[in-house]
Amino acid sequence: MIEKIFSVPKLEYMQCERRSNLLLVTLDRAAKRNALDRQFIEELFELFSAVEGSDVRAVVVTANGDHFCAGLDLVEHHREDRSATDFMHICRRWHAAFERIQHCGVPVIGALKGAVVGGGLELASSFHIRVADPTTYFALPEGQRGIFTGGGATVRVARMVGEARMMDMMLTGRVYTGEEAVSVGLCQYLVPTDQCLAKAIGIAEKAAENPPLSNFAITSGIGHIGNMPSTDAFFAEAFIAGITNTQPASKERLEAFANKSAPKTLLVPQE
Ligand code: 1HE
Repeated sequence: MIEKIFSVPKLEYMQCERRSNLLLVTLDRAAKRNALDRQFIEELFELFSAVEGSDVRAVVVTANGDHFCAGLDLVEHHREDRSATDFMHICRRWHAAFERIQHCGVPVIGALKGAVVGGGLELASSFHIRVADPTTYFALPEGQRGIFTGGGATVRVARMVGEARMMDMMLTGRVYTGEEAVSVGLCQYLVPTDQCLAKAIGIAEKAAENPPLSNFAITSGIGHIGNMPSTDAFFAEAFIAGITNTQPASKERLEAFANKSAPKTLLVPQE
């Protein structure tokens, strides 16, 4: 399956590196602050389509340059003088690409820095865990640019921070950084600048130790179940648990627990 990852057509805007069962993806359009143009979105779609069903067990996404992602390529958007229909179809591609990321079946961990703004936050919100450093700042400058989110923020960011907070971000350009960003749910970890990537890799390595089916259930199931009315959600949860909690890997681990041979350190306090 490793070939599947590398059969992705050559990517211009991302570098990919296999590190054992992890895939390290580096956004590589630093000269444009990793702004997302049409091609970038197509490359994200291709790459994460290839991850699903491969032997990659977790993905870490980081970026070259000082900024994780400055969002929609505003210059391309302006230059193309797009019609409403054009942009609607562009948004559909963004949605498709970020759905591929969210539902690629394995944990995707972001190592963030600098600007994570507009569409950059939409991209980061499709990851399962976000690690920030003191340079990282989150914002939705759409209101000030006279535009609106189009890459899924109304769903993912609203879920992360709540509707009122998202509206405040969009109406006023409010920026979140540091511990405040952690406390409102924009990121889960805040680490010193030089430790962000290492922390994200550490999280990915840890998560990759879980049985793949459990990680698939966690990374896709929770999001899907969140879209359902509670009666359907309970049904789906029972169904997923029925399959996941009786898989061979689960039986082995539970047998180890029953035999008292399982490691005691499964539940680790946050460093
Ligand atoms: C860009 C973009 C971009 C930089 N599209 N080219 N996003 C924003 O509103 C954020 C726009 N960007 C910025 O505010 C700043 O670039 C940063 C604060 C992120 C970084 O500042 P700085 O001083 O390091 O860089 P810079 O000088 O502003 O930009 C360097 C180059 O990157 C420059 O190109 P150059 O050819 O003149 O060198 C910029 O034009 C280019 N660049 N950001 C295109 N975003 C699906 S809807 C989603 C809606 C949104 O995403 S709204 C948020 C848009």
